[in-house]
Amino acid sequence: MTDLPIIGLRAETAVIGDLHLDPFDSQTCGSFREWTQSLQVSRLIVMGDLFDAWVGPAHQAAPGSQLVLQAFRELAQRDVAVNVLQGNRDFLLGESFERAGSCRVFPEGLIGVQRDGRRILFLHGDELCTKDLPYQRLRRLTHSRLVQRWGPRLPLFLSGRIAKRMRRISTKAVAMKLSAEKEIQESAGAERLRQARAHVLVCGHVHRSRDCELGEAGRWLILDAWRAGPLDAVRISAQEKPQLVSSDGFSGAPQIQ
Ligand SMILES: [Mn+2]
Repeated sequence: MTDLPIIGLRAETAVIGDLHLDPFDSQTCGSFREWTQSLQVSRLIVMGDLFDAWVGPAHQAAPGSQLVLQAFRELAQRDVAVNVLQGNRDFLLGESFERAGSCRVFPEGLIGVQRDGRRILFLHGDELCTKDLPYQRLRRLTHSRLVQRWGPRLPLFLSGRIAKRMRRISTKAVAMKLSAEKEIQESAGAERLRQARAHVLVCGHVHRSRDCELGEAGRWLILDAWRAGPLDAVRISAQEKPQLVSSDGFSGAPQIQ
């Protein structure tokens, strides 16, 4: 396990995930852009699966993606840092997206350090389904240096096939009640917290919010998918513990606590 990148969380941060935007759907992507325009924070972290599928240039040129990139550039102009984790659907998001969106992409998650030194671990969540061995084998492939480097440069028919396979697996996972075997594993979460020397683990991926303790290891926050549940965001500020909130609460005037 390589060390994860570390970023400083000094002021207010908004965390969302699992937007599953269709790169060709200008309406939904435009509505996301409107949401970002009223965002009053200094950092936005997207927990992965920003897009429902992503195979590189063909998706980046699509009209919806262009709106998302524009939204991220506008945030950068307002000094809002944008950090995007790869999900299991958009695992080929990379350098070209970073350049076009003035943002940073994190393939394996990241560690945020609060002003008081406390560490928060951000993982998409699919890496914690450790008992689903066929999936983890596929994930090792999609996150391999070879696929990460050459995937976006592959002809569309090839990368499209990989994306389709990933989509099929995760659609099944969300649609069916997973067997305990295939679910996100608490023990894996606790282990990753210990490795990262963090006290809070934030995940997306499962689309059902959760705020619980991971035994002695710390606290575990899982977000609802964006706009698909009441707790589809996490607010992190310097003074308070991270909290599950509604993404609607970030717009306009600062919230009265
Ligand atoms: Mn996912």
